[in-house]
Amino acid sequence: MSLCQFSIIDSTLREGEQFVNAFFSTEEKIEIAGLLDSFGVEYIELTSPMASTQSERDCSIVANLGLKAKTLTHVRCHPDDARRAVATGVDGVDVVIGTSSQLRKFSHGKSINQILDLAEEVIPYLKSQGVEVRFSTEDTLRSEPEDLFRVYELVAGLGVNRVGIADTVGVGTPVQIYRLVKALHERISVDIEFHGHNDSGCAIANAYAALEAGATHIDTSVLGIGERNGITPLGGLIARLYATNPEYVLKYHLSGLFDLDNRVAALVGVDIPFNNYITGFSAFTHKAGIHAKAVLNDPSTYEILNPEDFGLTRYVHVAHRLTGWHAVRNRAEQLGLVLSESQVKDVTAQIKNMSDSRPLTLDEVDRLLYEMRRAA
Ligand code: HCA
Ligand code: CU
Repeated sequence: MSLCQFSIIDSTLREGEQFVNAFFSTEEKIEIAGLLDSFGVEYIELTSPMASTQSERDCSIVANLGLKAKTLTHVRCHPDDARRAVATGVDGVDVVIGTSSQLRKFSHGKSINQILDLAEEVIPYLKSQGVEVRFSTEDTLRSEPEDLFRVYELVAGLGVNRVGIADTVGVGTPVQIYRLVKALHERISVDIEFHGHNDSGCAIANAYAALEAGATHIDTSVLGIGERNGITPLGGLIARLYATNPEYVLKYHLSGLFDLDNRVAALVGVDIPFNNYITGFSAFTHKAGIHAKAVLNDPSTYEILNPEDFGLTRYVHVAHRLTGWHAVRNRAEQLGLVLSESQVKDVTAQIKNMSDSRPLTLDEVDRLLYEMRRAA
């Protein structure tokens, strides 16, 4: 059951570096790796040493930090890349090659037979070096199933630790991913990794479907940063799994998400989206009076995620015309004001009245409550 036993491969320092705004200095990479390690992701994937001289140095530096997380780097299926990857000292090498007709024609220009030949050269070498080996087919979703299975069966026979399914263009749906992982799971007995882009908004659902079908490893990045609009966000995957069963994610230091999201957002010059999973500013804010009343009685009425488990707090928004007297009473209590039910209802009516024509601030609500207390 992979939902109970899965690993996160966080690729903020590889896929995330492919986000348009991303530039991480060596110190920043070390800082991000440290935050990810404290959070408890099992793997950290790093940019290929072939990308640039500094990328190669940084890969070695992060690989040699002595983190709990295993380090990986990500290379094309080529002997030179494989040698440089091993030399960095990473624990594992993620090998990738495009198998769709689009990529075979317009990217590397190789046939499936040539891909198989390369795999037969690269994989035994990597295995001989004692590193973990993953082999992934880029653009899996637009590749021919027969081609995929030929490649996966060959690499499984060569002894890879994992095979990877990559929804490179974010075209897959949860049902498609589920079926593909299931079919693969039935054919080969090696671990299965899923890497999904979010172009059509399915990256979290697809990752979850992959796990349901037997995948063992999921690629994420902090805030989902990556090429175009990115991949499965770490926080979003955590939220999805927690919503099914909090025990699935108790192995992670959940309150580390806030710092991770905030730090990476600052480093790449973006705000955390208001509707972000867990760390978006309104993720635990309740507004309508009916919701507020129920949440104040028992938060599980309108919350599947308990903010306290993430080191965060819920907020009940009071200063608006949808408010209710239970929420207003709760605000009075927070201010240490003892008011009767009819006084609270009176203030509630005033709030509704005032906020019918313009937005109110919490300060104004507080003033009304203090005035009511004084008048009493
Ligand atoms: C890339 C492509 C990749 C690889 C994924 C993988 C993708 O940018 O190199 O190695 O599984 O989305 O296909 O990120
Ligand atoms: Cu990708």
